Amino acid sequence: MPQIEKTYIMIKPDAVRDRKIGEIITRIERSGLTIERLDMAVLEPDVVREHYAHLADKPFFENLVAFMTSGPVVKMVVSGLGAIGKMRTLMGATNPLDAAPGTIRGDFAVDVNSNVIHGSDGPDTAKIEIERFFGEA
Ligand code: DAT
Ligand code: MG
Repeated sequence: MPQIEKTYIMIKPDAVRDRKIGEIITRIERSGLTIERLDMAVLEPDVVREHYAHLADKPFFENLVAFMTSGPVVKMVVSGLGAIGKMRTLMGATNPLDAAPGTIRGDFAVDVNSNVIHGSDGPDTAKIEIERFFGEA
């Protein structure tokens, strides 16, 4: 049975630069999910390294850190029934080349190096990421 969940969402620097914040938030709200918390920040490299620690051995890791610190991001806590999976569906595949039309990445991203949006991939990472980027609830 679907549960009320919270997920950590981040609009990445490319989408902020391209003035897509409004269109992305519109899609999230239109889907019935609720924006519970919202803030903008330029991330420190260390918090990005921690956030993407599962990719630390990849050749693109330092490019990813540079991209994610290249300008402000929009940090959000999004809640609702099945919010974690629902956001992953709205976002589309990691690589925009594989992301279906109608998804956020399918419509707004062209390249895996700058793919517009982050969303937690499960309940455990959601809790850790909300604490990482917003501190204790
Ligand atoms: P997701 O963001 O869909 O959860 P992930 O956690 O595997 O995917 O990767 C995190 C980010 O790292 C991803 O949004 C973009 C970047 N990334 C992943 N695979 C990549 C690749 N092959 N080349 C360049 N960047 C990549
Ligand atoms: Mg991920």
